Amino acid sequence: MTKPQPSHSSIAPPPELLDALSSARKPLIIAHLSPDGDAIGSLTALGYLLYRMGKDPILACQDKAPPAFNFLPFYDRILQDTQGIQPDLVISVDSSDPTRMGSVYDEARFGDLPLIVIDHHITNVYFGDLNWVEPMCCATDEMIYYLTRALQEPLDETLATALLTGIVTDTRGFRTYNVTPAVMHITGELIDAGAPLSIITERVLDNRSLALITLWARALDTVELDQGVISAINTLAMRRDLGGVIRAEGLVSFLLSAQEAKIAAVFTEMPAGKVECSFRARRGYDVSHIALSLGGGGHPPAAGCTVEGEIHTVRSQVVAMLKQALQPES
Ligand SMILES: [Mn+2]
Repeated sequence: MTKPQPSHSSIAPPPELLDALSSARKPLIIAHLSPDGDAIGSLTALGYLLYRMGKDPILACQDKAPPAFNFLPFYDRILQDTQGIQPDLVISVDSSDPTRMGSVYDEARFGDLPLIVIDHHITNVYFGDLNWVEPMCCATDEMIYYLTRALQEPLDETLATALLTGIVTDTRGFRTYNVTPAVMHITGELIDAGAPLSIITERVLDNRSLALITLWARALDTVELDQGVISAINTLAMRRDLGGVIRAEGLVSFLLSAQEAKIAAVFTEMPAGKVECSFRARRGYDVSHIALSLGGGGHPPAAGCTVEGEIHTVRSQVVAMLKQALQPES
């Protein structure tokens, strides 16, 4: 039997955070590079919330938000370049360390401004002046929901849609261990407020280009199972003719669906001798500490890092490390 969970969460932002948001006029909100639905969902939800409160928020993300998210508020206003803007507060959402903010955080210009960190990664390094980190939350958007409540702001369809987008993304459609009764309760409220669950699910989870599926096909040709660790590689050559597709999005979760697999990894060859590593683990296994030891971060069941080296060498070295994580947590 699992421990009973309260149906309502007691999670709330620190009062200093509410004060800082209330007194800001032009907050800069930054989502992490290679943004996913929780990064863009929490960026746009918070941006919209602050706009509705009469602020003049600036939304930024180094990498272009995927067009799948173009139904979210202010999607067209997300900046990839923050030159010339003059915020009075910086808020980082869904980033576990400062490098994830990428080039839109200019230390020279913004370093003297207060930096607020809002994140749910257990590997968060507390890089803000004020850090609100909730590793029990399934998504940063779950935290933005609690923030909305703490500010006594109402939900509306636009806000609810952005909030639910992050929750659906990070739980892969309510399938992860951190989907508590509170998350389901919140989801009901968001649907009540007008968030279209089935449309969001389709946009976020069932929305792949043919080029991406072609990349999956090529990468699947490289699948290997080594004890309980299943892995595949995605090379620069494999995607040369695929019109800008880089990551084999979703492939690592698909690999973990193999009955024989406990841990899955996808290695993506990047320019300049870098390899992006993406890990997933079944319940009872933890890949976050390996990602952290390699300079990355994440959650026990989903984590990643970027390392330098030749892709085949990186694969064999990292798979050896992952095999050591096969000892289940006690
Ligand atoms: Mn997230």
